[in-house]
Amino acid sequence: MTAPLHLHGFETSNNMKVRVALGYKGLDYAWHPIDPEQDRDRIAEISGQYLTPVLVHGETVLFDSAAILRYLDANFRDTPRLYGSDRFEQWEVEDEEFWARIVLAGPMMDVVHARIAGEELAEEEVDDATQRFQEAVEELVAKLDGQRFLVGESLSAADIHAACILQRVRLSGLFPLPDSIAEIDGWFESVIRHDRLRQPLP
Ligand SMILES: N[C@@H](CCC(=O)N[C@@H](CS)C(=O)NCC(=O)O)C(=O)O
Repeated sequence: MTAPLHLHGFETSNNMKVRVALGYKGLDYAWHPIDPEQDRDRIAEISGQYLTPVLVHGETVLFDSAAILRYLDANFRDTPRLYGSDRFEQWEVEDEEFWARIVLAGPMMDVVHARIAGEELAEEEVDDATQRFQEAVEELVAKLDGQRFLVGESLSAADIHAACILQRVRLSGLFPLPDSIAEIDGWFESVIRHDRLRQPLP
């Protein structure tokens, strides 16, 4: 596994997830920023589809953040695990990962996808997305109550998914965060610090 790792993407939660995973595993990589408006054809040429992140490792090309995290765990065995220490933990990590992708990220995806499609959302739709996001954050705070990580005793893919979604919302200012977010600041930092390209909050 000596081929260099190349990551193509831009500043979104799915790209941050892969950068955090690579940083946590101590794997070096070259970051190739793309312009989301101009470089779609290049992404399609490299990977056969249009979304980022895309990881290139020698002859192997992968897309989808969760697929890439699984590839890293399967192929860089002497690095810290992202999917638990046994199958029971793995099931838990996968449940939390799905929760983060659907429940926590859902309101953000609704708004972002509508904007990209040029659709104007009604005020009630934005209010509804904001409320669903805030409720999801409250649920995350409750999940982390008294725990250092979402599953088990070490950082996992579950933490990476959730923290990167929060970071994206923070950077974009898309939704206001509830005050209870302060309770999980320590957890958030312990995950996001692994992104060596982390952007400062505005
Ligand atoms: N399931 C994919 C989703 C990838 C995705 O939606 N990527 C976004 C950035 S997060 C993208 O490339 N969007 C196209 C655009 O913004 O034009 C993953 O988890 O990586």
